[in-house]
Amino acid sequence: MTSDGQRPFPDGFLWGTATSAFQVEGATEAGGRRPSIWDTQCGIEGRIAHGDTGEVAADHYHRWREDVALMQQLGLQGYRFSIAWPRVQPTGVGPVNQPGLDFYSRLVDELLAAGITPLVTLYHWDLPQALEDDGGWPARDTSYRFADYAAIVFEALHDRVDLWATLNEPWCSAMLGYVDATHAPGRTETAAGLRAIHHLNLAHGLAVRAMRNIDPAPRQGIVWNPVRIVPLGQDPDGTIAEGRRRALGLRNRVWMDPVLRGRYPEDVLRDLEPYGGLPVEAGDLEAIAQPLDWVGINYYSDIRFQAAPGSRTANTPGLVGVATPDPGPDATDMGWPLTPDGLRAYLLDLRDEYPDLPPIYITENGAAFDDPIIDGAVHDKRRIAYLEGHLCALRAAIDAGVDVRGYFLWSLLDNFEWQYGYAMRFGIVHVDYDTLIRTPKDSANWYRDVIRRNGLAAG
Ligand code: IFM
Repeated sequence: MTSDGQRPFPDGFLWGTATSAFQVEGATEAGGRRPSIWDTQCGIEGRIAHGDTGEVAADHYHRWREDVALMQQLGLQGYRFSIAWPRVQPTGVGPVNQPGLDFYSRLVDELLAAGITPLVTLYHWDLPQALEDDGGWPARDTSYRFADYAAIVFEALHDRVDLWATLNEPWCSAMLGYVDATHAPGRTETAAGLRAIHHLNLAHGLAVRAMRNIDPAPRQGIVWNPVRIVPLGQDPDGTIAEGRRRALGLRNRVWMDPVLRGRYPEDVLRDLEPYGGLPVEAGDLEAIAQPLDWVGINYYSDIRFQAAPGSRTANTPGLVGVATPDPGPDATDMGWPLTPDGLRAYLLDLRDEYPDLPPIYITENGAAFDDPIIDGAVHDKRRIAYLEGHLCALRAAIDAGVDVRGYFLWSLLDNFEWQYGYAMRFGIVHVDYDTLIRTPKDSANWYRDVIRRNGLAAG
């Protein structure tokens, strides 16, 4: 506690924002870039709300200098962005496409000149379409292609970038992409989704190994989106408890256990066996379990489970008899309930489950609320309340001893929210999609003050 009653975050805590390539860059045909699975998805009628595409997005590919200047004005200390694989290696194999790599090299230089620490995510869902045509993540070869791509990017940027994440939210890539088809490539093949799980884990391990062979100094990590599931109501026959075990197995443990413990959980392997199982080969688990320097946790809200006889959950094989209740009006535009203290509770659970966990960064947290521009301002009170609640919870987790080193707010800019297109606005900076003019919302100014005082205001 300082003399004015404030409770600062730890010294050196890194305050930033996050984006991803396909969501903000646009310019999908510039500089030799070739299509990714998301370009293809956008071209299929009915897959994206309002027929939106990534062709322009927030036009960050052309406005990156302006965006870095904006970040500097907001006092941001860190910026998490992703590299578009199809810019760097347009078909996912073969030699580097230099203009694509140069774009990111210039961005890194500009960030460093502005005093902003870059955190590079190598894969935020934009698989080159050519690799999907060869089988995508269900094909083992994709893991090796990813390691080659990671080495190319790392070779170019490791002298200036210290924080690296291999994958963003691999659960989404596997289960939403190959099982329930809400994400690209839009397949509904459960067995393929399970193969994708293992190949994403393998890709991560092979990439970390390849990068460390080039230079062991930069800090290697991965970004997961685990959930905390809160059971609601009576559970006389244990359906909710069993559903929760199954869901946590597929959402959290099948990703974390192989990376952090070098093995898949036995109960999860048993759950998945009837659907085709995981294609683990000799030596894979050793490759996956590379020691990490940090892990990234994306947290938006808890999930609630209540009994719902007869219901099936599309993206989780075997998850039957439970459903998530309607959150009512107390939710973000995504329909996600407001559960800020869940962040504290989840981080404590995580620490208990994996006591040897490396330091954590919160790599995403934020809320979609659509507030209008009025006289050049956006009064996004609900976003500020959301962020304040979550930062309070984060502070409590740190007080309880959880080692969290930084926080990246999702997102810097309003952007392309996947199947929802531009309908969901997560930015602390408003983007006018006709003029591409950026307008910092009230939350941006609020966040600038949080960063300046290294914490929330007293009271
Ligand atoms: O926009 C996404 C991001 O790409 C991955 N994490 C969740 C965000 C909000 O849905």
